[in-house]
Amino acid sequence: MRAPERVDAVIIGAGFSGLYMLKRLRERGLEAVVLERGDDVGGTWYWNRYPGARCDVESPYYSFSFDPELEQEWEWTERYPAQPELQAYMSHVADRYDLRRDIRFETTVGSAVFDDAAREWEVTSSGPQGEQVTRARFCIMATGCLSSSRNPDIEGLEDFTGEVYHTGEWPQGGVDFTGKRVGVIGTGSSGIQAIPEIAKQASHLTVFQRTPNFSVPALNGPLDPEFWADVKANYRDVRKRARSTPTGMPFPPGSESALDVGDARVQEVFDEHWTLGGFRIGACFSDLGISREANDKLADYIRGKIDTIVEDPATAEKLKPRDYPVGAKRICVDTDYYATFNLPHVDLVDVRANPISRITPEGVATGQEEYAMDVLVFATGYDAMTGSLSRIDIRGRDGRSLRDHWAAGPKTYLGLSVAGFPNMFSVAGPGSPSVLTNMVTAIELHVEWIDEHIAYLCQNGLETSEALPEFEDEWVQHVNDVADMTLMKQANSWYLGANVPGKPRVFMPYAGGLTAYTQRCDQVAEQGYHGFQLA
Ligand code: N01
Repeated sequence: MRAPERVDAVIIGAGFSGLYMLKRLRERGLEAVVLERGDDVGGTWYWNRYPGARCDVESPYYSFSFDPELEQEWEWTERYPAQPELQAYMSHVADRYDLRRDIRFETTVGSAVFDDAAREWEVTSSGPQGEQVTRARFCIMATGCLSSSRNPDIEGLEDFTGEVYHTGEWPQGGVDFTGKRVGVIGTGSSGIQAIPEIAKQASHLTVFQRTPNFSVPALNGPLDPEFWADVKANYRDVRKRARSTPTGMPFPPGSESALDVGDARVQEVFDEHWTLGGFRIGACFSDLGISREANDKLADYIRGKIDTIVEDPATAEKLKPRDYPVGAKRICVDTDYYATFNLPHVDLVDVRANPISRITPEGVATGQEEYAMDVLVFATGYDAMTGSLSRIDIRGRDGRSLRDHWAAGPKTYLGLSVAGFPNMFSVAGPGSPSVLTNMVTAIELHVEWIDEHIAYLCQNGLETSEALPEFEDEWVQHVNDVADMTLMKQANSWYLGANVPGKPRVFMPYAGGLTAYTQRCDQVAEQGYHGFQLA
């Protein structure tokens, strides 16, 4: 083992969070390093390079706001950024601010242990040069919410003789599906984006669907030059507006109630948003997220659209979600998803009605039939929000493990700090708005808050900071109470951990919106970091 490396801060992950955190701490005069599993920057967008991978937030808004020069020099080409463009953007950011020299690539963190006596974190990782210990006063988890991909536990997978891929760990050089029989398991955002692209190459595509999703058209295309010029001319205002809405986007949710305005107006607003494209339709009335009656109107509207697109009525019926409200699972944003099922070489298999019994050497077997495949694609999602943390052996005061502390579900104060884990901060952690908002806006707010908090500690001669247990409990309760006021718990979603067998069913993100959340974080800071034990 090499001699321990000693720095002020160790940051785990080189996605949007890790890059910006490194930049801020360096400017603060701290010595920081980033440990990154991949061989390049990008985080979630580094791993998710499956065909069709594209962000569902529009390009001009899904970018850093911290440097007006960066905003002006970068040119987005499409309305929604595709994975290669996001990768190029983050690469540009890493180069522009000379961040790479402090990023250790291909480095997997195995453990992070707080040394009580030295009041330091000891982070052990393995990388190209073997095992490395990094000791640091601050440990920042920039590990991402959707970074721990999971293949379902289906019997026989190891016997399959064809190729197997997961959308969240896609090979760098891509996959050629030409002339192949392909099976895709999973119809969440990833599957819904990949399926139309895979169908363009495959000789036959079988989609195994357990739960249909509500999907709306992206209406992607080249970025409108007039719109882009206007955003660039008014970027400060655009950013200010983005930080003042619940979603972190520069447009407010609808203010009318879908129950008050009459059917004609409801139809008009839904039509407007359907032709606008994107998931703004999910918040086009004020009560879609809180009233099942209002939400049913949107659900009926989308089911009606499926009927108009999908030619075979039996297939259309299978594609219609029936048992949960729109938005309780993240609304998918697609390009030609439903129309793909009109192609003669694409089949939809309902594995809720006929569950997959096993993977065979040749393909996938349900109780009723066997489907021969050359390639299997798992679009089966993630151990979201907690998985990327729980796969690291994290130990706080007195050797207490984070896995034990979170055995009944994640517990944090503001999604930023955990009681008993001093000087460990998470960016977009469970209990923060993160995945329910524009991630880049949420990440920037967190990075800036953590940076300012660290500055406060340094300026005031304070060695450690951690959440007080009673404030952590109160915040967990508040996160739950807020989720209870919405329809968000009415689906078996990854927000609730329902997709991972045995994971506690706890609503993880904060559904109170970015505005209320930011006010709370600011208030905590203004009150001398109320709820934190500072020593
Ligand atoms: O994962 P998911 P994802 N047998 O968990 C199915 C973000 N994202 O990677 O619903 C059969 O949503 C599972 O079925 P069910 C976005 O926030 C954003 O698609 O559990 N099926 C489901 O259909 C998104 O929400 C973008 O019944 C099985 C699917 O696999 C999040 O990432 C793009 C199964 C998993 O869906 C995750 O999306 C991509 C089994 N044993 C992702 N196990 C954009 O920005 C699981 N499934 C556009």
